[in-house]
Amino acid sequence: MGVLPEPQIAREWLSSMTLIRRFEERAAEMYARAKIGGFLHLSIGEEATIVGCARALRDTDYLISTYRSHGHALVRGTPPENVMAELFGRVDGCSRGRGGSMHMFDLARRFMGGYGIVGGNLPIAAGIALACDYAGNDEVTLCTFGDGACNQGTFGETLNLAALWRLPVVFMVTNNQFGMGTALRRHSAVTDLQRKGESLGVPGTRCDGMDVLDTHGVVSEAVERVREERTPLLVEAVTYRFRGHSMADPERYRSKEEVEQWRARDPIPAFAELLERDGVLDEAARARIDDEAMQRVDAAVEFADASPLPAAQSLYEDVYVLDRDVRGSYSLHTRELRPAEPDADEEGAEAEGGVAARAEVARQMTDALGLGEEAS
Ligand SMILES: Cc1ncc(C[n+]2csc(CCOP(=O)(O)OP(=O)(O)O)c2C)c(N)n1
Ligand SMILES: [Mg+2]
Repeated sequence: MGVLPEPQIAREWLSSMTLIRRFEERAAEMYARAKIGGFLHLSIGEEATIVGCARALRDTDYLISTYRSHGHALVRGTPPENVMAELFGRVDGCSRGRGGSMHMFDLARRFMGGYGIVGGNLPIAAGIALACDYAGNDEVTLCTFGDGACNQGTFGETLNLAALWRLPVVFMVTNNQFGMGTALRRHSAVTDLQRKGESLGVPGTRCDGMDVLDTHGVVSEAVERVREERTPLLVEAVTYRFRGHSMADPERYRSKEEVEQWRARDPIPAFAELLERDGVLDEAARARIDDEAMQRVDAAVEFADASPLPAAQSLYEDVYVLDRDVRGSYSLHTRELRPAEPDADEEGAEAEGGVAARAEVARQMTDALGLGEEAS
């Protein structure tokens, strides 16, 4: 159990957790009303893990997360308006409407995303830490990922390298008991996840991810040790997501009773009640925190709704490969574009076929978007 901070700080933690909860509840509503497209992964139930770990960081430290990252952006200080606009795919989104739910990003606040590839953020975290090492500063990178991600090759590869090169990363596995619909004991041979880095040279520890104080206490200790000793650590936060994996999850893999048991440990009322018992908060102040969160979410929706969609032409901005070099897209008739089977000996013919196919892809894309000459 961590130590209760100054009243003002404790209230801020409660406000942040409440904002994340209210924001995501509204996001679910907006998804149902088709204001949000693509995927939407909510972290309702995991707010103590998010706030507890983020508040263990300095503003100059880096946080990198997964596709379940609305809360991470919010806790880092990205305005709810820009997070909601991102969900709506609008120009004022924190990734300019390009990323959507899974790709939140805010460089100014050192929130480094937002990644759809399970385990894809671990090597990036190592890269950020390596850059800090080169720069000779004492910044720490906190990399959060799911229990499912521990089974990815990137987990072993990154932890090994981070230990070998003494990179200042705190790896934090958010153990919410499931990788999509697969329970921890069915997807991981080792279920004591804090131990999963041991053989790779990364010692681990565990916190109660339903308790913001404990999470903050354990992660703060890890962050400061990493800052001092310049060698990585692993923290396992034990938590639970109250909602499905994404909005399209019939939840047949767990019982209602199990969800109810975890809901009884809801981290937000648990912390609010602790603060009330400690005299840090009274009922009226608690209600005010909730009202404020609701108002901020209302304003975020209004802002996102008023923000324009990106112009079709802007599709060609910020991409590395343009026009004739475009190699293909899911939405095009790629089967028709495949060049005739090249003769294995005729490299020239193969190259020619490839160029023609790519040019055709570019032509189809410009046609489909009605961009005409502009983009060709
Ligand atoms: C490399 C890769 N493989 C598979 C998927 C499909 N997928 C999306 S989420 C997910 C489960 C990940 O579970 P976990 O790491 O525990 O994160 P959680 O969703 O619980 O936050 C999988 C397998 C993916 N996105 N990337
Ligand atoms: Mg999980």
